Amino acid sequence: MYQQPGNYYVTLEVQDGYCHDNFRDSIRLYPRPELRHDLEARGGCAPKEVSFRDSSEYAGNAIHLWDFGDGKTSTAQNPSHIYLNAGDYYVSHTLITTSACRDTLTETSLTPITINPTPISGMEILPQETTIFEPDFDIQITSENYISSVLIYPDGRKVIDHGNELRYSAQDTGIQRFTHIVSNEFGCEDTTIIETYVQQPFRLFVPNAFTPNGDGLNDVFYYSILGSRNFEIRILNRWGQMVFKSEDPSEYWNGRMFNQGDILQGGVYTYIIDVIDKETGNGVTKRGTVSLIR
Ligand SMILES: [Ca+2]
Repeated sequence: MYQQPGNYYVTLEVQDGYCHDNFRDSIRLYPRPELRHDLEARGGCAPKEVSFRDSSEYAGNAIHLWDFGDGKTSTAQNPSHIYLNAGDYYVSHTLITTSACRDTLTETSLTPITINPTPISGMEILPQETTIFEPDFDIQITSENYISSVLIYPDGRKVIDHGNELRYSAQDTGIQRFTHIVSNEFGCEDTTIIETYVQQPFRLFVPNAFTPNGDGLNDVFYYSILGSRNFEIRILNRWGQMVFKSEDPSEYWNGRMFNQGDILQGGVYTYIIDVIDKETGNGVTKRGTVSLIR
């Protein structure tokens, strides 16, 4: 009897009086297959992906059969399975060795994989797009099967366990991101993110006079411009000579030659403002006159 796996040599000696011969051959003894795997209970929130790893010991070829307990199976050695629905699932692993020591071994988990239900988060926000002049958004919550909720507004403010109808007034232009998170008694969460948009329409306000006398009132040629880029202003005197030029929309003409030296003489000056409307991408030129009053 061979007790240990390994290679053993056998010799057969044949003798019949005239002939004598030796046959020498070897036999190989394989270890018995041993089924090993990790079937420990694991769980989570549906849908949940669970990985299984085979660490069985056997020689030669084998077939694996995993039954995930939810009607789905796999013949991969180390499968991953996504449990879509809540429930308790008992997993079984079968190892069928097809060469060397042929054997079929199977084991079913004693404790189940518990998949908990996940709430469904949902909301609708209208309008999808608006302007900063009408910055209100109406939020309708459509979430289901949750016990607590958080709504995070675009400005970072959080509202916990809110009602189903809310309103938000955007303070700023650009993308507005709303995040709604719901959770249930199992700690399972679902999140909805919706982005809306607040436009800054092109707006240009230009006064027709200013008084650069240092009294603190209208001392600069102050214009207000919104929703634009690539700003440039040029100011010409009545002879067509340039007296001010800037590409900075927050730099204002103070009535001096290129904002230096003495205040220029009173009178009517021509301004030309060139910008690109941020929303449409179109170039806009605004030409007009401003009175410098000393
Ligand atoms: Ca003034």
